[in-house]
Amino acid sequence: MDKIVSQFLAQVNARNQNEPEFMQAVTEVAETVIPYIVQQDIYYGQNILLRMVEPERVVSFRVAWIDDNEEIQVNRGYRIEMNSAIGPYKGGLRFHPSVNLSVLKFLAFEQIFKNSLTTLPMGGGKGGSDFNPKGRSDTEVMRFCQSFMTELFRHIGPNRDIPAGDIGVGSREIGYLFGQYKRLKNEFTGVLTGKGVSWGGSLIRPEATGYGVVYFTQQMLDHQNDNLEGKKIVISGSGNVAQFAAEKCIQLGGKVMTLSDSSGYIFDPDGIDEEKLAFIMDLKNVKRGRIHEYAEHYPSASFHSGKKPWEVPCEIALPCATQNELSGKDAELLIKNGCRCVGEGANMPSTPEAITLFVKNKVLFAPGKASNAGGVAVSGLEMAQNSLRYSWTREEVDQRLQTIMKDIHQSCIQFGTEKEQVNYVKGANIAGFVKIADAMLAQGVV
Ligand code: NDP
Ligand code: 2IT
Repeated sequence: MDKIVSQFLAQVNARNQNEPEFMQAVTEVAETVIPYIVQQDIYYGQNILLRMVEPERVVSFRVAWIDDNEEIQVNRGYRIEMNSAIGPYKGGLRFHPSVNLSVLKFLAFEQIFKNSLTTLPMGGGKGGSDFNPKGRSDTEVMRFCQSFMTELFRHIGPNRDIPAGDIGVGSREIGYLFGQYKRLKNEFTGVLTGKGVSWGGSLIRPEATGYGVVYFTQQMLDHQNDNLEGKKIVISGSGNVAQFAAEKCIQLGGKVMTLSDSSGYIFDPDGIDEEKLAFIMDLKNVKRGRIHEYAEHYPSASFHSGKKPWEVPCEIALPCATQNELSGKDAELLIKNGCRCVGEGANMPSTPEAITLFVKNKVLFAPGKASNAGGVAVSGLEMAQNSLRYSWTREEVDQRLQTIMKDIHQSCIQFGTEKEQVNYVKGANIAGFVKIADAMLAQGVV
């Protein structure tokens, strides 16, 4: 078995050199899915995984724009259209200086499995740019978004490819992107998700990823006859996902001890309550400030510059910032300090070494493609509402989100149970794979 997996990975690596993040994501899937494929006559010999690692289409383009000093800036834009077997390409846009082909291909690859797990008809895609919105004025961000969309618009559409937000792309950016698309196409369609509620957005979409992570974590705990009540929770990041993960943890009686950004983390031994979280939301979403300002405002809290929150003792850890933010060493420390449950809000935040340690030490570990699927799931619900030209209430969307997260948890149990233990990595990968593989087989060799 190891030989089949390593031969497969060598073949993929030969074609995708210098793409470490993409190979990391493919390796995790190959190690769990290939042993399953070889036992299934319908899949074996069809090279389905080899087809899935090859994007259906990759678009890369120049984004030139003029900054506030009237200097011409040049960035690179991308859209990876990874797989459309079960629906139109769907996935976010990331604006961050670290964006490159490897990062976006790993995200697009993960997205195929995640979208399949949601039970909704969405294929996988991802895009973005190495543009850094940090420190840029609103008008600079608008000019960049307009230039980016002036090329992207010809590749996307409500039945073709539907982008959304990710790191560095929130409601402000989605607004500017949507405005430019509408201007170019002279059409008002649901081509992007994460729109404002008054112009086609869905209630609960901003909350969905963070809430979904906590609903999934709740499911894992419930399966062990446990719950979130009174648990010490460590969260990384302080953006969209982290904020609403924190909000839901607080609502369910958990004690949120930390949040972070790329400069460091804040630790509040009294716990972050709803009022303190409102301060953070205003600081981050309106003032676009830095997390250390929290510690300056609340004397009970401390700021730990250049550090990650994994050194704070906790029972539950929710990494909600970025890929590979939780190393093997961090995992060792978390386990030593009593952490029993990890729910990934970010995409691929735990390194392979960290995952191995979690699984070996029987820590409940939810991979992002299962636990952070709530965001894209509510994007799917936004698409459904756009098609109906109707909108559902908050309660209705939240109820559907909860049902979807419960169903994903059930799929992980169905495909990931081994010796009465649930391996959520294996469960998510196989459950996601099966639906796409069946569709690809039915649609012939394409
Ligand atoms: P935001 O841009 O809103 O927030 C990102 C947060 O992560 C910020 O606090 C940011 O700090 C921090 N961060 C980003 N890059 C780094 C880095 N290289 N090192 C340390 N910290 C970093 O993004 P989201 O909250 O939307 O996304 C967070 C994660 O969740 C990503 O992995 C994303 O792919 C994933 N995700 C997002 C979904 C969504 O619906 N938005 C859905 C599913 C997954 P700073 O401001 O200092 O950069
Ligand atoms: O990683 C993700 O799932 C997202 N950034 C959300 C994608 C979406 O289309 O809502």
